[in-house]
Amino acid sequence: MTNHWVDIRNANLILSMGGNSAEAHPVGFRWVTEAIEHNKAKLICIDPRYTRTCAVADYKAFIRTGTDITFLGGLIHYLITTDQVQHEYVLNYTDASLIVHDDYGFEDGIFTGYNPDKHTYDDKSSWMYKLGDDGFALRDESLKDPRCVYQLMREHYSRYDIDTVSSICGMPREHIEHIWAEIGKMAVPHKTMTMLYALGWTQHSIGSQIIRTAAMVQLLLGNMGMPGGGVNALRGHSNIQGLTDLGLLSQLLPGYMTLANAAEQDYPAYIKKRAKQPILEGEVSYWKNYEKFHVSLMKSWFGNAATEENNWCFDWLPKLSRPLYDVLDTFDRMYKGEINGYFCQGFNPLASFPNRQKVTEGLSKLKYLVVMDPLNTETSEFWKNYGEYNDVDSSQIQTEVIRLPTTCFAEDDGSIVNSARWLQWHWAAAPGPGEARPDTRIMGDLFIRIRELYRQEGGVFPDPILNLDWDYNIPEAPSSEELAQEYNGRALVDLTDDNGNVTRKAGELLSSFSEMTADGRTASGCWIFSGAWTQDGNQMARRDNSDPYGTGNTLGWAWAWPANRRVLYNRASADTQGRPWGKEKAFVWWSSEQGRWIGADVPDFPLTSEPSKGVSPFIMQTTGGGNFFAGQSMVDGPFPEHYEPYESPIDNNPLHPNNPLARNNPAGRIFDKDRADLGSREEFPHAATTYRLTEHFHYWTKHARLNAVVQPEQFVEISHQLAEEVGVVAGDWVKVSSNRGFIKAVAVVTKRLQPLRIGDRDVHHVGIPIHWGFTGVAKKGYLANALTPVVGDANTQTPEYKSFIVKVEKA
Ligand SMILES: Nc1nc2c(c(=O)[nH]1)N[C@H]1C(S)=C(S)[C@@H](COP(=O)(O)OP(=O)(O)OC[C@H]3O[C@@H](n4cnc5c(=O)[nH]c(N)nc54)[C@H](O)[C@@H]3O)O[C@H]1N2
Ligand SMILES: Nc1nc2c(c(=O)[nH]1)N[C@H]1C(S)=C(S)[C@@H](COP(=O)(O)OP(=O)(O)OC[C@H]3O[C@@H](n4cnc5c(=O)[nH]c(N)nc54)[C@H](O)[C@@H]3O)O[C@H]1N2
Ligand SMILES: [Mo]
Repeated sequence: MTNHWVDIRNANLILSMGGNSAEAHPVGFRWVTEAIEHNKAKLICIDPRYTRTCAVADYKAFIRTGTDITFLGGLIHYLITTDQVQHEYVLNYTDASLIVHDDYGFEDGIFTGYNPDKHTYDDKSSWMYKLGDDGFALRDESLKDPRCVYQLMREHYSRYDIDTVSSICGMPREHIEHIWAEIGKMAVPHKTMTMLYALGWTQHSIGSQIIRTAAMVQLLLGNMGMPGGGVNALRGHSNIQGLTDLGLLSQLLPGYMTLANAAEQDYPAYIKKRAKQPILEGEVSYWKNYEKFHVSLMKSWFGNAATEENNWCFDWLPKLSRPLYDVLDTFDRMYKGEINGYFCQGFNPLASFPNRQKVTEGLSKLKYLVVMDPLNTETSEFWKNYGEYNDVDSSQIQTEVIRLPTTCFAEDDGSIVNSARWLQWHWAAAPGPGEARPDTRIMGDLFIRIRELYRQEGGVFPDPILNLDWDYNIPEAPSSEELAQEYNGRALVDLTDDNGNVTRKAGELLSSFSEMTADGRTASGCWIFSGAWTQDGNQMARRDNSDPYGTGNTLGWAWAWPANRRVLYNRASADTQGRPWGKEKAFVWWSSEQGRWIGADVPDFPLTSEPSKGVSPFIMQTTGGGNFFAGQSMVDGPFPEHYEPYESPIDNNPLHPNNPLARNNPAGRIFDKDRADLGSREEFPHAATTYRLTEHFHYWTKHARLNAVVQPEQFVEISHQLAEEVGVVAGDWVKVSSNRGFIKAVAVVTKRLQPLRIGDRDVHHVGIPIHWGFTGVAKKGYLANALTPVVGDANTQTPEYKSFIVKVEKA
C-alpha cells in the first residue's frame, strides 16, 4: 500500500477493482465501511462477478477478465479530453513535461526494440527521456511539445474511446460513463479516491501494467501522497509484505536491492547501475545511497570477512545466469527432470501452483522432497492415490518425501508486516504441538549441520557458508529478537560527525538507515527495516493509538517502513509552497513560523528542508516525480497497453486485430511446454476465473471442522444463460475442463454472473473457488489448479490464474 488501512476512511471515493475486498479482507474492510458512514464516501466495485463487495457498493459493473487496462486507459483518455486533471500537481510532481528520446515509438501494439524470436524487448535504449548536454532531462513546461510525456500519453490512449472500451470489456456504455464521471469528480484539491486491488489485477500476464495504469490515473487526479488516496495493494498472507521486503524472491536482496546477473561481475559497475543519480537538477533520487545499504548488508552477512579489498564479498553473492530462478522456472526444470531435490517451506504447490498435472510430473521426477509445514498438505501426499481426487500410480513414483512439522505463526514470537508496511510485533499464544518446531529452529539446525559438512569435507565453494556471520546465542535456534535487531542494524565502530563527535557508539543499534555508511562501519540485514528496533527498544511492539490530527495516522502504533512513514510520498499532499492543497486534506505542510515541516506524518524530507528549494516529492524516482512514462523499469513497455490473456475467449486483440504478435503480451513469461498446453476457444469457449471465499483460507482451513461446516462442498458459479446452454440446473454436478485437465463440482446457477457482450458475441464467465483438495477433514474435492495455465506476468511472473478458458458439461 502507498497509504494504509486506517487511511481508507479519509477517502471520498473508493474504487475496489481487481479484488474482492469485503470477502478476502473482511477485517480491513471495516475502514471502507467507516469511509462510507462517516465521510459519505462512495464505493465503486468492478468485477467479472457480483461479489460480496458489490453487495455493499454504490455502483457496480461487470468487466471481462483481463481487460482492466482498457477500462483504465479509457479513463485516462476521458480525464484528459474532459480536462479533469489536477494541472498544478501534474506539472510539478510528475514527469509529464519531460521530453522522450527521439527513437522511442509504438506501432501496431509493439514498442521499439522488440525481438520477435526471443519474445522480449532486448533493446530498451529508446525507452528513456531525452537528456541535454548537462545530463539532465529536457522539458517543456507548456506540455505542448508532441514528444513530451503528457502528449505521448494523450496520443497513446486516444485509441481507448468509450465504444472500444465497452466492446473489449463487455461493459455497457452507460455504466462506463457513470463511473468515469464519478471518478472525474476527484480531480479537485479537496477530494481523493483510493484504489483497492489484489489478485484480480496481479494474476494476469499484464498484471503489473494494470497497476501502473491505475497509478497513472491517480497521478492525473493528484491523489498520490494524499490522505484517502493512493494505490493500495491488499496483500494476501499475513506476512507476504514481509516476504518481499526481506528479498525472498530469486532476483532480490533484502530491502528491494537486486542481485547481479552473470554479466555483472564488476563490483563498481554493479553499484553504479543501481545507485541512480537524479536526472533533474537538485532532485533527491534516494537510491543514490544504494552502496551504503549494500555494504551494510554484506557486513551483516559476512562480518569481518567483508572488507573493502574484497569488494565486501561481492564475489560470494550468486549471479543470475538464467533470466530468473522464479517458481515458474523451477517447476519447468523439475518437469524436465533437471532438479534432484526440492525444499517446500510453507508452500503447497500441488494445490496452489498452475497446471497441477505438470506439478505432479515434476515432483515425481525428484529424488527427494522436503516439506516444512504444520499441516499435512496435498504436496506432501502427491504420490498417494486418492481415487478421482489424486489419481496417481504410487508404484511409479520414487520420490522420497520428508516431512518436517513446523509451528504456525500463532505459536511464534516475531513481527508480521501487514499490507500497510507496518511491522507489528506479536507474541506466541501457545507452544506448538508434538514434534513441531519453529521454522527458524529447523533452518538454524540445518545450517549448522551443512556448515559442519563443509568444514569436514570442503566442497566446491565453501567460503560463503564458512564465513557467514552466525553470532546467535543458540546457533541452532536464532531468536526473533536477535533477527529483528540484525535487520535493524548496528554501528560496528564509533560513528562520528564532521567535527569528530561520537554520534553512535560501537555496538549500538542504529536509529535509521540515514546513519548507514558505505565504508563498512555499519551493518544492517534490511535497510528499510532500520528504525524498527533502536536503542529505545522494540518499536514494533508499541501500542499507542493516539491520533493527534484525527487522520488515523497513529505514529505510536507499531512501526512502518520507511522511517515510520505511513503515507508514501506525503510531500505531495502540499503544493510547491508547502501549503495543503485543500484544508480538508491537510496532512503534512511547511510551517514558516517553526521553519520546519509539521503535520500528521513523518514527512518525506528532512524536517527543515524548505519548500522553496523545489525538491519534488517522489524521492525514490530519478525525476523526483511520479512517472507516467515508465522508462526502462518495466520489461513490456513504458506505457501500459491492452493485450488479451494468453487464453482468451476472443480471437484477436481488438486494438491490433491484424498483428498476431500483439494478441497477447509480447513479453509475457511462457515456456514451450506451456505454450503447447494452451487451449483453443473453439474447444473451450468460456472465460474462467478463480477466487476465494471468506469461510476458507486457501488449503489450510479444510483441516478445521468449523470451516468445513460453513462452506462444505466444492462448487462453481455459472449464469442462468450458461446453465441453460449446457442443460444443467442448480445443484447438478458439472465437469469443467481446460486443455490441461478437469474438475467436477456442484453447479451454483446464479444471477451473480451474466454473459458479457464482447464485439459481436456473448462471453460467459465460469467462477471457480479455489479451496478444495484431498487432505483435511472437509469433503474431498478437485484441485482448481488442474485447469490453470502456466503463464506469468511479464514483470513479476505471477501466474495468470484469473483469465483462462474452459468448457462446461453436465457431469
Ligand atoms: N478468507 C480468505 N481471505 C483471504 C485469502 C483466503 O484464502 N481466504 N487469501 C489471502 C490471499 S493470499 C490473497 S493474495 C488475497 C486475495 O484477495 P483478492 O484478490 O481480493 O481475492 P480473489 O478472490 O482471488 O480475487 C478477487 C476478485 O478478482 C476478480 N477478478 C478476476 N479477474 C478479474 C479481472 O480481470 N478484473 C477485475 N477487475 N477483477 C477480476 C474475481 O472475480 C474476484 O472477485 O486474499 C487474502 N485473504
Ligand atoms: N487458481 C488459483 N491459484 C492460486 C491463487 C488463485 O487466486 N487462483 N492464488 C495464489 C495466491 S495469491 C497464493 S498466496 C497462493 C497460496 O499458495 P500456498 O502458499 O502454497 O498455500 P497456503 O495454503 O496458503 O500455504 C502453504 C502452507 O503454509 C503452511 N504454513 C502456515 N504457517 C506456517 C509456518 O509458520 N511455517 C511453515 N513452514 N508453514 C506454514 C500452511 O499450513 C500451508 O500448508 O496460491 C496461489 N494459487
Ligand atoms: Mo496471495
